[in-house]
Amino acid sequence: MAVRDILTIPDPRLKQVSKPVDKVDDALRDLMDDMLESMYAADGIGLAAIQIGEPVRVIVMDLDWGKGERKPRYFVNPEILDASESKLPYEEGCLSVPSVYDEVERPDHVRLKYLDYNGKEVIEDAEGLYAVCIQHEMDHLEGVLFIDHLSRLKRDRAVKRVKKLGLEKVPAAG
Ligand code: K1U
Ligand code: ZN
Repeated sequence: MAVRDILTIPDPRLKQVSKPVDKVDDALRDLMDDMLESMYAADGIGLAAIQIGEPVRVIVMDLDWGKGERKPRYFVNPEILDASESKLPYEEGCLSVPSVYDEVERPDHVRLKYLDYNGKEVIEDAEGLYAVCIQHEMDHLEGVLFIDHLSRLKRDRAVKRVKKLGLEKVPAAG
């Protein structure tokens, strides 16, 4: 298992549409293990494979790990079968858009279909933070970031802020 670097905006790879997975095999499970370790190391609750540069339709999540116990979830080729009319506003963050948080409204209840860590098909309902997080991560599979749901002004401000943070991290020459 390895902790991998997480891509940040404006890396163009984050705008890619990820490809479906053919088979859940050991190589894919190795990728999911790396994703989970990278997510934990970055203090996140979710991660899409493209965030570590792998353009495949895979997501990992653990909504509870901050409370002590690890309860990882794995989603391969996830699909939304149904979404509620009712919306939940939630202050979102993203490891690929560090230090930016803003409110996004999404359906508060979705029915999901996906393959799990062992390639078994699962159909289940998600609500609350689970629904918010899976929709945020599934946006990554389409090359969409949460800031794409904000006004142009807020999005431009977010990009500037992250670029500035990146520049501050580079040591001064000489
Ligand atoms: O980069 C990501 O896609 C992960 C992202 C998931 C997410 C968070 C909040 C709303 C929607 C999706 C994060 O984990 S950012 C870190 C964060 O906001 C957070 C971390 C621990 C607990 C709660 C939030
Ligand atoms: Zn994200």
